[in-house]
Amino acid sequence: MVFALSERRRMPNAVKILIAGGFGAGKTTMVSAVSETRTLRTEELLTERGVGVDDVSGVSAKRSTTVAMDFGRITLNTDYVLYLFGTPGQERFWFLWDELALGALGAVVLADTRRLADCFAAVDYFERRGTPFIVAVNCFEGADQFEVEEIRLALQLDPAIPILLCDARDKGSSRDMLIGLIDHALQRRLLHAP
Ligand SMILES: Nc1nc2c(ncn2[C@@H]2O[C@H](COP(=O)(O)OP(=O)(O)OP(=O)(O)O)[C@@H](O)[C@H]2O)c(=O)[nH]1
Ligand SMILES: [Mg+2]
Repeated sequence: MVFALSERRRMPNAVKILIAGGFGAGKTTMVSAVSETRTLRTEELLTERGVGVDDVSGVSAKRSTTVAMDFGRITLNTDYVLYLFGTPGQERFWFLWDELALGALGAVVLADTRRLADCFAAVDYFERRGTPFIVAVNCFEGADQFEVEEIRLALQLDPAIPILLCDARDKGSSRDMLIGLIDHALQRRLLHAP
């Protein structure tokens, strides 16, 4: 199809955001909660064959896992569209992260305080790449509540990295995490602008 130049100019800018974190932290849940379209998911059932490979301690009610990515979209206005990519949580699918991270504005790293160590790898990954990220603590019912500074200490996180509390099932709360990330990424750009 041939577009007139004026029509091509109206194509919105795509902004890519990653929703990352450990196994079962709520990545698929967050992408689904906040996306305006039905999320593209790549969920497979957790079966007996994963025993000893898939660590479901603390998330024993979990029945499926992301094997490639989740994909959602939010239209901000006629100029900007956010594309959300939920990463797979399990270590054996991490080889996909490099592709997913390419050209991303930044990442929301979801943390579950019952399994905080599970988000170390994502924090480490984005620190090494220099990708802006925030940590979003997904407050599961029944999980111990920690002060933000305790979480910062446990993750050995730079004071400049925001830590926010959220409920990944809630659209407003998930949207606040995206706004927090965009704010942080813009501030970093301003700080490092030549
Ligand atoms: N109570 C509670 N349950 C949640 C919350 N977020 C997610 N869940 C549930 O936790 C389970 C795991 O959520 P997922 O969204 O599949 O987690 P994930 O991070 O995508 O998992 P993987 O892709 O396997 O790494 C699901 O059964 C969700 O319904 C939350 O904030 N509170
Ligand atoms: Mg998932």
